[in-house]
Amino acid sequence: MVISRGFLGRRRDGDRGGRLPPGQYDVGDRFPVLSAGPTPHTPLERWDFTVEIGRQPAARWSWDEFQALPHEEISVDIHCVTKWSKFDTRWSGVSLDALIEAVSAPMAAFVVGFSDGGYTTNLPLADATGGKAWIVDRYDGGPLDPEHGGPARLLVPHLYFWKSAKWVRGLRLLDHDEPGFWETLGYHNRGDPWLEQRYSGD
Ligand SMILES: Nc1nc2c(c(=O)[nH]1)N[C@H]1C(S)=C(S)[C@@H](COP(=O)(O)O)O[C@H]1N2
Ligand SMILES: [Mo]
Repeated sequence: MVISRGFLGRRRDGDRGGRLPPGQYDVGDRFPVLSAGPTPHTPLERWDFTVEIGRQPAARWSWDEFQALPHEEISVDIHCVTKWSKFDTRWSGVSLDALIEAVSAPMAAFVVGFSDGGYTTNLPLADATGGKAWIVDRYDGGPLDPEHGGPARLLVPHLYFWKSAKWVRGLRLLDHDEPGFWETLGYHNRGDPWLEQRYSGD
């Protein structure tokens, strides 16, 4: 029996037409939970979202005010540095473009997302804006599960999923880069899954 390489290549359709970055596998319907600490449970009446310039609060939304902001539906593949990927995840949230436009910060070149529990992650402004990042408060048609970052999390699907900070409470706009939680523990500063930027030095 002759099996052509092309046939095997297609059968091995794990990469779903080129959607699986190098070294990743498809988890299918599973949605793993990866948390470096306990799940915080901030009541919605005490939840707020702040955009800071440096460390100065410049804009703030209560939960109800945040709900009233224009939301976008997002359907994207996500890629964790521990090598699982999940295709076609569906979210709803507010773009970082809209949140950052609410303040005037011409000096801003970097963004840090900060969360309940102390987690942080850093992004160049170019990775945070241009329709590439959102604060999402809904997943698959329902409220975001606390284990997956509810009430709200950052979603930056074009970078490894550690950049998608769960339980996010705000964005800090900076004129300089400030590596976050995993970025100071040896993970790559940017984390592009297509370039396999897993660890610092990759
Ligand atoms: N606040 C916070 N956000 C976090 C994490 C965390 O430990 N704390 N883990 C990150 C990592 S490494 C991944 S892969 C994803 C996991 O999200 P999930 O648990 O919804 O799959 O969240 C990211 N955001
Ligand atoms: Mo991760």
